[in-house]
Amino acid sequence: MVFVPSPTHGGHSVTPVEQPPTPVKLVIAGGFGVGKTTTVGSISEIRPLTTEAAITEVAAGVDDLTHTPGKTSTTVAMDFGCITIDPTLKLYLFGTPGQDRFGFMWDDLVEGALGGLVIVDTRRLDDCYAAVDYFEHKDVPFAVAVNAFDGEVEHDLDEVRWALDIAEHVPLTVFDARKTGSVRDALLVVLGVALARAEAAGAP
Ligand SMILES: Nc1nc2c(ncn2[C@@H]2O[C@H](COP(=O)(O)OP(=O)(O)O)[C@@H](O)[C@H]2O)c(=O)[nH]1
Ligand SMILES: [Mg+2]
Repeated sequence: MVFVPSPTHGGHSVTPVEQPPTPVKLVIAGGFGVGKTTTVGSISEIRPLTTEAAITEVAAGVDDLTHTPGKTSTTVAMDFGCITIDPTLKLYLFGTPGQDRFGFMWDDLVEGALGGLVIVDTRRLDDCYAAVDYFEHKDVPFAVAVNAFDGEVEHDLDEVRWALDIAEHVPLTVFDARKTGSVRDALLVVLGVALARAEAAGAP
């Protein structure tokens, strides 16, 4: 909060002026159908901007729908939503398109991001490796969250960490993409690693 002279009192008194919350950009990544669009939609305080398109017969042949038979749409560019965490902090969430063929967009999406959340579906671990690998190489702080579809996780977390080659310092949790509180907790973990990185880099 800052104080500015109040014009109505000849500049002698001060009126508190609320500072807008600090904007923080986070990227929500992971393979096709892991729950990225659901995650952004569960927590966004604005109607999320999404670029869903109907899955065409052509895409159905390209994208693996085995574990998402009910999925009739897919994100062609990105998801966008935001959530005010407290009066000082507002998160801007950018969900990546899951398909490899949209990989060219990732560099633009992570530009300026303070952190990332990689969502994992334990039935299709392979699909999530690219996202983990990407954040590692770009040196963007990130956390990994297993989306417990219907409360079920097929592998225990140690196995997931091993299979995806997730470093020990990277937090790995289980969450439910459909539940606001659960998504919020997962995002707070990402904020934690982003903050730790900023502090390590000597930020005030
Ligand atoms: N049962 C269940 N379904 C989910 C969950 N998260 C997402 N879904 C469904 O799984 C499908 C894929 O989710 P979506 O958010 O579109 O995945 P995206 O491709 O990563 O954006 C959708 O039909 C969702 O409704 C979950 O936690 N449990
Ligand atoms: Mg999507």
